[in-house]
Amino acid sequence: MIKFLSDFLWGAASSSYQVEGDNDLCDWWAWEKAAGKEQSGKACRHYELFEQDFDLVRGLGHNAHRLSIEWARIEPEEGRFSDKELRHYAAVLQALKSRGIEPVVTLHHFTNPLWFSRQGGWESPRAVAQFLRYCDVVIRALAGQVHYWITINEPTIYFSHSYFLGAWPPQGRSFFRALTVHDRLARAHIEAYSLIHRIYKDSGLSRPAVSIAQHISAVVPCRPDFRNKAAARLRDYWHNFEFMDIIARAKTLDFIGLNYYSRNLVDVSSWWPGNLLMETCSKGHHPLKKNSLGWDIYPEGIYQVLVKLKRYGLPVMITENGICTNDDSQRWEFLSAHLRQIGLAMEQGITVTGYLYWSLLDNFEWDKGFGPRFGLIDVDYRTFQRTVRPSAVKLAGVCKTGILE
Ligand code: IFM
Repeated sequence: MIKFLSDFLWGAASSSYQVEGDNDLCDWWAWEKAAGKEQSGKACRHYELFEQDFDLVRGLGHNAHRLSIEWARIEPEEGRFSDKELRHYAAVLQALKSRGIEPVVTLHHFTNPLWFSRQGGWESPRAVAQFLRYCDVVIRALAGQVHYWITINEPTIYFSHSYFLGAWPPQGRSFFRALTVHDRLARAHIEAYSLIHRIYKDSGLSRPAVSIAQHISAVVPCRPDFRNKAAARLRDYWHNFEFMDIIARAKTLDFIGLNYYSRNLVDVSSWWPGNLLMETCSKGHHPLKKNSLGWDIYPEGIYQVLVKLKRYGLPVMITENGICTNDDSQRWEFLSAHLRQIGLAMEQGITVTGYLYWSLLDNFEWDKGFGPRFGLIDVDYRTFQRTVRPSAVKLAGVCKTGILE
């Protein structure tokens, strides 16, 4: 049996673009069409249905919820800020608070306003200042309702997918472009951190807690030979900890937001840097069950990552952990196995303050479209009807009692 502390934050995470619908002023919206991808369209219509969704959240015993603010809604044209949309997000936060649910608010979750990307996006020398101007408006408007801020979601995934691997808009395939964006995102976080703290201090509000949500995989050598072990160390550093180290050195983390999903099984056939950084075992060694996108299910990895995060000496919030599957019993297996590993880490003295499952609703999984089903709640994309899954009910039992049998 595992007993979680009574002030543990229990909930689910989401992002605006993936659930709200009609985010037609974003770079992703234009790209889906231009690249012939499945379109996000109405998504889950959460923009209109948030009250109803939060009733479900409360019913499931959650006391926290992670959401993101859509920059393109707040600043539809450069320098023009929408009071209507600021009021919308204030109402969303109020809807959470009135149900006793603590918001965890992300300022940037992969999408950008179209005007921003047309000016060069994160490659533009003006990007950081433009992001900070948006943050300034949002923080001043919402500070009174928010304690936990996530400045940037998964910066490493964002710059690698969008500027190096060519998978996401603007489909860059250049190490140097990715490096520029990496630097801009690090600077954006560092400056946003100071800005948030300054605004809270000047407004006489109690100190907020600010972090990023960092995607960290368990990196495991397939064979214990020198090259695989060296590649695993290199990869663990570049994919997982390098960005964290920069912002931790700048003392701009109040806690660590951890997004954990899977294992990276390292098997490298040459010393070429591309292989060292990306090649994984293709021979089916050490097989594990997989989610519907083919990612290995590796619960012990969350324990391994939490142990590594000890070096920062900061509390950790699990800001994402989840599975896409069409078999809901697999979701509960996944959830309970990961919670057990988190319990084990807590027994070793690692402070974990909360667990936010990805995701509350089935939603738009970026370039993979609506196929992958991550939700605690099933969404019928034709009628927008929500159905709470059995795994969500089981998790609710843990949220309400703090006990995992
Ligand atoms: O859906 C994404 C989310 O936007 C960021 N973290 C990983 C999730 C699953 O791929």
